[in-house]
Order: sequence, then C-alpha cells, then structure tokens
Amino acid sequence: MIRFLTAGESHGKALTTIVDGFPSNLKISKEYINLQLKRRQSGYGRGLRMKIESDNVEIISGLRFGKTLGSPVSMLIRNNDWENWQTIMSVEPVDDKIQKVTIPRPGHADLVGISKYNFDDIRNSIERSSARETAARVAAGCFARKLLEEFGITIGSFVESIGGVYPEKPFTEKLFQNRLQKNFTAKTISDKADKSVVRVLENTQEEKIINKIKNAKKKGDTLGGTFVTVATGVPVGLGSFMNHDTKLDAEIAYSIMSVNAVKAVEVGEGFLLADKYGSNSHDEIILDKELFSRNTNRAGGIEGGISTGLPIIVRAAMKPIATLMSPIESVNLSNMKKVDARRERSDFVAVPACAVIAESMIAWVIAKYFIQKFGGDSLEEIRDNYNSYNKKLFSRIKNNFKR
Ligand code: EPS
Repeated sequence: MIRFLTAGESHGKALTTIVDGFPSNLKISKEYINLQLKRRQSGYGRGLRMKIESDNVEIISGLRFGKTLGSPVSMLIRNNDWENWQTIMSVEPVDDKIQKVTIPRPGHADLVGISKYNFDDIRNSIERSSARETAARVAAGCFARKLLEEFGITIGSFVESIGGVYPEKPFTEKLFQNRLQKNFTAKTISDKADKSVVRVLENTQEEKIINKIKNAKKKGDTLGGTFVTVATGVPVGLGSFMNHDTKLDAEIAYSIMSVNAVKAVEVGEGFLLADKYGSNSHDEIILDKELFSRNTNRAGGIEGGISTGLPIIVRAAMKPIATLMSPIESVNLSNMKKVDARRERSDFVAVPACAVIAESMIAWVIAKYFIQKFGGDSLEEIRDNYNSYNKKLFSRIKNNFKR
C-alpha cells in the first residue's frame, strides 16, 4: 500500500512530505520532480507569490545513487517567502504584537476553520488551507508518475475552459469518440497544453481567455474553469467492483475533489450521459486482432469501477479563487460589523496549475491500484507480474470460454 502525508504552512519555513510503499530500484531525480513543480507554478493569471517562489525539492532520504531503496522517502520544499514571515509564522512564541486577521473571505476556509478549531486568528486557518500545500502533493505524485512511466502509462491534462470560454472544437469529443491517433498518449496532449500560457489546445481560445483574465484583473475579480486529466496505457483490471472503497472511479473522483477549489468531477461523458439513450451511451465491444477494444470511450476508461484499458478521462471544475480585490460582503469578527471581505495577495486564475495538481492525484490513485495488482518489493518483481498478466490476458479469456 502506498501512502503519503504532507506538512507545512503556506508561509512557514518549508513544505515536507513523506512517501512510502514504493518498490526498490525505481529511478527518480530531483530534476524530474522540479519539472513538475515548475508546471504547477505556471499559468497566466497567477499572483505575485509565484514570482517569489521557485520551487525546488530536496530529497532527504529513501534514495541511493538515484534509485529508491524501498524505504520511506522524505522531501522538503523551502518557502522563499518565509524570510518575510519569520515573526508572523514563528514556531516559537514571540514578544512582538502580531496583528490578527479578523475578516473572513467568503469561499475560503477562513470562517469554517476558526469555527471548527477555536482559533482567535484567521491566519491559523489560511496557512494550511492555502493551495501552497499542493506543491508537496505534486512532489509525492512524481513517484507514482515515474513508476507508471516504467510501464508505458502516462498522465496528462489540459484546460478546457476558463471563465466560460470553451474551445471551438473540443478535444473531449475526440477522446469520447475514441478517434485518437494510434500513437496518442496523455503526455502528447499535455505537452501541447504546456505550450499555452493557460494550457489550452486552441490558439484563438487562448487569446479570448487572456482577455477575459485581463478584464477580471482590472475589475479586481477572479475566474475558475474546467480541465481534463487523461491517463493512457493503463492496463485492464485496476480497481474492483467488489467493495465500495475499491472502485477506481470513486477513488479518482475523491482524489481530484480533494484538490483546493475543485467543486465537480466527472468520469467520461459524466453528466452528458444522464440525458441520452443507453444505445448511445455505452461503448460497443469490438475485437481488434487479439485485443478487445471499443468504438467509443464515453465511459472514460472505467467500467464497474475497473479500468478497461482505454484512456481514463476525468473532467473537473474549479471555482474562482476566493480572494477578491473588489471584495464581497463579510463580517469583521473583531466587532461583528458588516464589512468588505479582506483583500490579500493571491492568484486571479489558477486553473492551469489545478490541472497539474489533479494529474498528480490521479497518478497516485492509478499507481496505488497498479501496485495492489502487480505488487512486489522491487521494480523487477512488479515487472514480472505485470508481463505475465498482460501476455496471458487474451488467451486466458479465450480458453475459459472455449466450448
Ligand atoms: C499558492 C500560494 C499562495 C497563493 C495561492 C496558491 O501564496 P500567497 O497566499 O502567499 O499569495 O498564491 O493560494 C491560493 C490561491 C489560496 O486560495 O490559498 C501556491 O503555491 O500555489
């Protein structure tokens, strides 16, 4: 069983994470992780914090000569901004009078946080609920990503819309219709999206979105959007219908919903399927030489909580960032009077980053089920199990049903 735990406050000294349960002999480097951290920091519409930070991982344990040892891996990402917050975020008591944050922002965890934890300063809620924590998740997710790559499984994403600006020719149609080029991988589509500052696939859409963000910024407002994560090369048989907590789609939905500001998740055609006839909803089974395939992929690569072998397609919606420079109504907790919500440095749009974080989460879940199915203590042992299952899959079915 793989697991990870992150720790760290947004303006504390550093973010840390411990990753456990990966096999020995998996090659991974600091550079590989930093590349994903950089992708998480990118995107037009981010705030000033991303200019201060240049996320750089330090691997403290669990590796020797660039390969995993099978022991827990611990990692550190320092916050450059810590320098400016040493007194406010001091771990030790301080003598200075610290100004408390007393005005909650609607949509953020400010009010629920102080209510639940009995804090006398909203700062205590902000620090951990901030999306800064997701940098540590992306670092952890790199171990999942790297393991999957060893087996030809890649994970990618693209932004579908920001502020309601959708593409003219949605790529999701190609995905659901299974009209993909033979050599299509999730990485191909993700690399293409990475070339756009808002991670979209159409140039004209990019222009419209940039204008929309510029307008929002001018008005002191923020925007959300939708994004799609894709996983290709996933073998048939990850996840299970045997129990409520073993279903691949359920766990993927959970993991993506756990990303800050995500409010909706769909697998495959999702909500669209609710309006269709069954004959137009399911993916016909065809035989393609010695392989089962499907004419379409409306199920998004998962049937009965189990991977079908087709691309796993997950669409999600991120709400607009909760910190507004033209704020909406709130209450000042220091005098219980009506007031404008607090303004503070933040992003205007973070949908491109959100998609990268969702990639890490989906990679994690797929790796979890992959290891569960093909598990072994070393990468080589996992490879043997994987090869033996894959090679025999079709012939087993054929023999089992031979009359
Ligand atoms: C973020 C760091 C934060 C914000 C953003 C994401 O830094 P700061 O609060 O110092 O500006 O830029 O967080 C939020 C949008 C949020 O609502 O918490 C990051 O590293 O991704």
